[in-house]
Amino acid sequence: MITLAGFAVSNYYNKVKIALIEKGVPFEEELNWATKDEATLSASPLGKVPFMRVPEGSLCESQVLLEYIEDANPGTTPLLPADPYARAKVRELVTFMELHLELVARRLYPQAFFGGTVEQSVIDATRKELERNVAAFSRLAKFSPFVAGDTFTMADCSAIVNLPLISGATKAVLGADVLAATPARDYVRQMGERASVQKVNADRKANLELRAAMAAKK
Ligand SMILES: N[C@@H](CCC(=O)N[C@@H](CS)C(=O)NCC(=O)O)C(=O)O
Repeated sequence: MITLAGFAVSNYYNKVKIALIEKGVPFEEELNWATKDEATLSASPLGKVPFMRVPEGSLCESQVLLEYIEDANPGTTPLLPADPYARAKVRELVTFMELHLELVARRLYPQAFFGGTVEQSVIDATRKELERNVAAFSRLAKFSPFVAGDTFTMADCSAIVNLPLISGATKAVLGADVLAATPARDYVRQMGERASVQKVNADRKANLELRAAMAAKK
């Protein structure tokens, strides 16, 4: 049995959870707030979530988890096409969204979501970089109706959790959604009809409430 560790507000945790649900692979969840205790660091050396406990040991980095889940569960719904080039195109899109969109937009999260402030020079540089990177993303993304084409893939597991965050953060800090000119909004709404996404969204809400209740007790 797979144990998925992390918390349900985390985009990368939810990326893996969507993949497990879509594939029908059984798993249990272990709540971990990205703590830096020895037990966490021994599974995820930076103390980041998600990480997974599998029969052979532990694994971290969400894309590695998705690849393991895919390799270890032949016969389940594939989240990669069969053709090597088509597989590479799906992975290209995942890398692109996470490295050039989400990681860049992440610089805005302290101000967008956590009541902090981000230096104006960082905001300006992030805006410029995101504008260029979104234009590039638009050349790769298909949204027809799935982000990599006509089939649900790993790229959707990433897009479903990352695109709304990028929109939300840029709307809050830059005053405009950098993805406004792309089909991202309609796509995310459409993906929200999937049972996997509804489950993850309900669990995210419950986890947010739990966090608020814990903060109120402090
Ligand atoms: N590249 C990592 C990113 C994971 C990540 O950034 N996780 C965040 C939560 S969304 C985290 O653990 N943050 C706490 C920290 O960095 O200490 C992955 O794909 O798993």
